[in-house]
Formats: sequence, C-alpha cells, structure tokens
Amino acid sequence: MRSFINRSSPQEPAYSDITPEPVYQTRRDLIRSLAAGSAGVALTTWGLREAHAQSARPGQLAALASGASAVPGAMTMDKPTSYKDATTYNNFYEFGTDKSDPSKRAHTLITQPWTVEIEGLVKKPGRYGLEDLMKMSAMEERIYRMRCVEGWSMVIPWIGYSMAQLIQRVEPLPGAKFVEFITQADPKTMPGLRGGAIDWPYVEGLRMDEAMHPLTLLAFGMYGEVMPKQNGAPLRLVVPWKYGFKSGKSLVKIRFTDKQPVSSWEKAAPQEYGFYSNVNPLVDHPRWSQATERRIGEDGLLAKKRKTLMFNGYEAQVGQLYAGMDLKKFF
Ligand SMILES: Nc1nc2c(c(=O)[nH]1)N[C@H]1C(S)=C(S)[C@@H](COP(=O)(O)O)O[C@H]1N2
Ligand SMILES: [Mo]
Repeated sequence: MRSFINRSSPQEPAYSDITPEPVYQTRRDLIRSLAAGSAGVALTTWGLREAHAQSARPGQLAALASGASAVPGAMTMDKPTSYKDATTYNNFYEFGTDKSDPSKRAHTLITQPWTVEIEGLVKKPGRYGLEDLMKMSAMEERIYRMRCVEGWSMVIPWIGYSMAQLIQRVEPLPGAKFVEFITQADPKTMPGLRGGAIDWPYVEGLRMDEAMHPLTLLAFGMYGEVMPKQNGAPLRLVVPWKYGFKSGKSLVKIRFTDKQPVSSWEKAAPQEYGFYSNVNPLVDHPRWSQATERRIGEDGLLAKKRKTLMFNGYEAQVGQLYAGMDLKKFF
C-alpha cells in the first residue's frame, strides 16, 4: 500500500492541539449539534456564515492552513465562494435539474435517523449510524476548489475527514479494487426521481487508491455548519481533482467490489462521461472545451475566465495515481 496511509496514524496530534481556536470551536459546535440530533439546524446566523467565507482571505488562510489540515493540498489559498452561492446554485438531480431546484426543494429530505450500509468485499460490513460515522475520526476543515463538468467552479470550506479513515476501519479484503458510492433514492422526499435523466439511485465509483487518497473527503459539513440538504446532507463524498459529479451526495451505501462500477452519468452517456472524470483541460467534453472555467461569484462583465488546471490544480498530490495511463482513453 502507498505510504500516505501512514499519515493518519493514531500518534497524530489531537485536532485541538494544532487548530486555531475559532476553527476548533466551530468543529466542537458542529459535533455537539449533530450529537444532539439537530442535523440541518444552522449553527450560526447567516451573517456569521458570510463572515466565515469572507474571513478566509489569503492573509488569514496561512494561519488557518497550518492548523486546520495536515493533508498536503487541503487548504487552497483561493477565496471561498459566498455561502449564498454555494447553497443556491447546486446540482442535485434528485431535487430537479435546475440549479435553483435543490435549494428550493431539498428541505423535504429526511436526514434523521440516517444509516450507511457498508457492504461487499470488506471484513466489517454492516449498517453504520450517522453518529458512529461522525465519531470515527477527528474532523477538520478543508478548503477545496470544486470544478463542475459544465464549466463553472467554486471554492468550498468543507468539514469532514479523509475517506481513508473510514475505509481502514471497515477493513477491505484484498480483492476489493473499487469503491461504489450510492445516494439515497426515496421518491416520497425526492421529487426529481420522477425525471428520467439518469437511473436511480445515483451511483458513483472510485478506484481503491483514489478512495484512499488523503484528499478524498467524507464531508459532514461546510462553512462551519452541518451540511445543508441541497449540498448532500448528512454526508457526502468530495473528490476535488475530479469533475463535481464524482462527489456523490446523501450517501446510504458504500460497496467494495472487484469490478469497476458503472456510475450513473457513465450509464446515461458513456461517450461523454467516463469512469475517471479527472479534471483535465486537455481532454474536451464531446460538446464543449474543458480548457477554461467560470468561477462562481466572479461573473461580472469584466471577469475573465480562469484557465482550468490539470487535476483541478491537485496534480502534485494526485498525479502519481495516473502515471502511465492514457488520460484521453481513460477520461
Ligand atoms: N446524488 C447526487 N450527487 C451529486 C449530484 C446529483 O445530481 N445527485 N450532482 C453532482 C454534480 S454534477 C455536482 S457539480 C456536485 C455539486 O455539488 P454542490 O451542489 O455541493 O456544489 O454534486 C454532485 N453530486
Ligand atoms: Mo457537475
């Protein structure tokens, strides 16, 4: 196995030792709120959340970065997207295909109680409750660039822990080569399920080494509060070097397999969406270029498009996962 797995060994300093007080406080509030069963309840006022987004400017980020996450690449210096944009411009087809649908309709999602079924090639399969999952590892704040296949991007301060922590706990068997992530599909609370754009439930997949990479995050919150429903409450995947759709929301099942999973988008349009879906400015989508992107919040008349970076700017961290692969073939 790769050496980065050792990074999450138990002798790591406690989160409270390496974390500036405000961030530590935020996490404590988050955990307390979730433990009290009030998932979905905003922990701070709208104004404070905006202040959080505003305060994460480069000067202050340096201080934050040294404490919030020890994972290389986990704290981008880019200015976070406003909370408002991040929670009102969403893709969550279970609630409709319009960007504004999830913020209007996802309130019907029921996140309590919530269990995640772990199954397949793993020593410790079973149903894991949300609280148990939350306590499996110390959480930290990560500020990630996110890039949608449609050509827009955001910068989001997530709260969670590396997916590797969960994977190690459930002990995959040697035959497990891939991990499948499955979203809840409840027609009673998810009106978008009537739409036939994709087969439900929403499925995503990663190769085992991708899932184990420390940047791959199991996220329970963002902007210092529990995950808003439209962003994938109560827990979701976040894979910052891949197009946004690889980051499945509202997960209910995690399956370890020996076969490459077929993701929902691949199934719907295999010529447009491959299994890997790494952010790659050199490989165009069949219907548009992937060379540039529009950063949400910078879309004034004078705003220039940004150049999309290889692996969304995480090449130093993840490039070695794809060494020797033809990325035009494995797109
Ligand atoms: N279950 C589910 N997960 C999903 C989607 C979806 O439609 N359903 N959309 C994906 C896409 S295309 C993107 S760009 C991101 C958007 O995440 P955000 O709304 O938190 O920015 O979620 C991804 N995860
Ligand atoms: Mo997307």
